[in-house]
Amino acid sequence: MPAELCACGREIIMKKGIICLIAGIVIGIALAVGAMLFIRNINGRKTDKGTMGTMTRGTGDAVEYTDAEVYAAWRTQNAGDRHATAPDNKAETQGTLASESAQSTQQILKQQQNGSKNASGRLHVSGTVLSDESGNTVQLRGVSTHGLAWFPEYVNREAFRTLRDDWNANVVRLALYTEEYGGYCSGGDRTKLNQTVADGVEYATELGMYVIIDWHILSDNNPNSHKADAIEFFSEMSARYSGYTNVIYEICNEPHYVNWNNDIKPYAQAVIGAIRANDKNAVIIVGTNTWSQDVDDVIGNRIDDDNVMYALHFYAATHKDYIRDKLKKAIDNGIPVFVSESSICDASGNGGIDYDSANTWLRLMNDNNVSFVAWSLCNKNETSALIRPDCSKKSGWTAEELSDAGRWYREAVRGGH
Ligand code: IDC
Repeated sequence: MPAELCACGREIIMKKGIICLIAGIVIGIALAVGAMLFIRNINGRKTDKGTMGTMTRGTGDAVEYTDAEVYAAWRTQNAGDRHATAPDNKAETQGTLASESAQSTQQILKQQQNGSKNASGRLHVSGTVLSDESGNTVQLRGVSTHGLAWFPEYVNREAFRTLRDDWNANVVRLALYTEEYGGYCSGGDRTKLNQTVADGVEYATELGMYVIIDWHILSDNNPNSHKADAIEFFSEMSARYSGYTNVIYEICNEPHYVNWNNDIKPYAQAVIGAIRANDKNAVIIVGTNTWSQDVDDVIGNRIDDDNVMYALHFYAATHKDYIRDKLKKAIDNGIPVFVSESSICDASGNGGIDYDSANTWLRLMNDNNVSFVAWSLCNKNETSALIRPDCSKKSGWTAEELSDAGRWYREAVRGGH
C-alpha cells in the first residue's frame, strides 16, 4: 500500500473516532437526565395534583412544590402558632384556604396600604389631621359616588380600581341619599341600596382603599328628621364592619337651617353612641350647619370623642375666602376638618368652573393635610359630574373621557396642580 494512502486512511479513522466519542457523550447525558426525571416521578415529587408553581425557600433557591407543600408553607408563614400540616386532599385544602384567607383580608388590606398608599390599617384623629397606626400623617384624597339610587352602576370593582391606580385615590365615598327621590327614608329600595353599600365597601376593601358610608341628608335639612332610621342604619353598618379597619362613617351630609348645639350635636351624640357600641375606633365625620360650612361653630363645643372629624363642603365658584377663612379658623383652634364633598363649579353642582378659587382651595387643603373628596362619579350632564356625558364607560376612563372637573380632580387627587 502506498505511503500517502496509508496516512489518508489513518486520518479518516481518527475523524470517525472523534464523532463516535461526541455522540456517545450526548447519548450518555440524555440517558442520565431521563433517569433522573423518572426517579423524581416515582418519588412523587410531582403528583397527579400537579404543581402550584414555585416558591422561594429561605436559602433563596426556587423549588417546585405541590399543592400540599405550598399550603403547608403558607400555613407556617401565616397561621401564627397553628400547627402546619398538609391536608389529606385537595378539596379540603381549597376549602380551608378560602376560609382562612377571608380571615386574613385585613392583613392583606394592611399590606396593600403599606405598599401603595402611605397609610396602614386603622386611621385615627391626631390633632387636626388623620394619622395611621405608625403615627404618619395621612391625607385621604378621592371621589364620591353620586346618589347610590341613581347611579349604582359606578359602584363596581374596576371603577374603584381605576380611581386607585390611575387617580392614586385612597378613598371612595358612598352617597346614600335619605330624603330625595328613591332615598333610604323616602320609599327607596332598601334591600338594593344596602346591597350597593355592601358591594362598595367590599370593592374598596379588596383594593386597599378607605371607604366613607355617607348618610346623605339634603332636603331633609334637620338630621333629627330621620334620627331613628339613622341609628338603626349605623348600628347595622358598624356591627357588620366592626372588624374592618378602612370604613369611615359620615353621619349627616349637609344639615342646614338648624343649630349646632341644639340640633346637630345631640343627633351626632346619639348616632355616635350607636356606632361606638360596636366599634370603638372608627373615624366618624359629622356634618356642620349651613350645608357643612360652619366648622367654626364647633370651636369650644366639640363632641366628646377622640375620633370625630367635622365636615366642610365647598363648591369653589360659590364658596371662596369667606368659607376658606372658616376652615383656617377651625384648624387654628385645633378642630379636625374633613372636606368630604367638594367641586370646582357653583353650589348647584353646575355652572362654570372657577379654577383660581379651586387652586386656592387645593393649596389650603394640601398645606394643612386636609383630606378631600370630589363630587361626583357619574356622567350626568352637569359640571360637577367627573365623567363626560357622552362617555358611557363605567371604568377605565382616559383623561379625554373625563369632564373638565374630572380632569382637574384627577390631577388634584394625584397630587398635581
Ligand atoms: C346634587 C346633584 C344633582 C342632584 C341633586 C339632588 O349634583 O345631580 O339632582 O344633588 O338634589 C350638595 C349636595 C349634593 C348635591 C350637590 C350639587 O351634597 O347632594 O348634588 N351639592 O348641588 N351640596 C352642595 C352642592
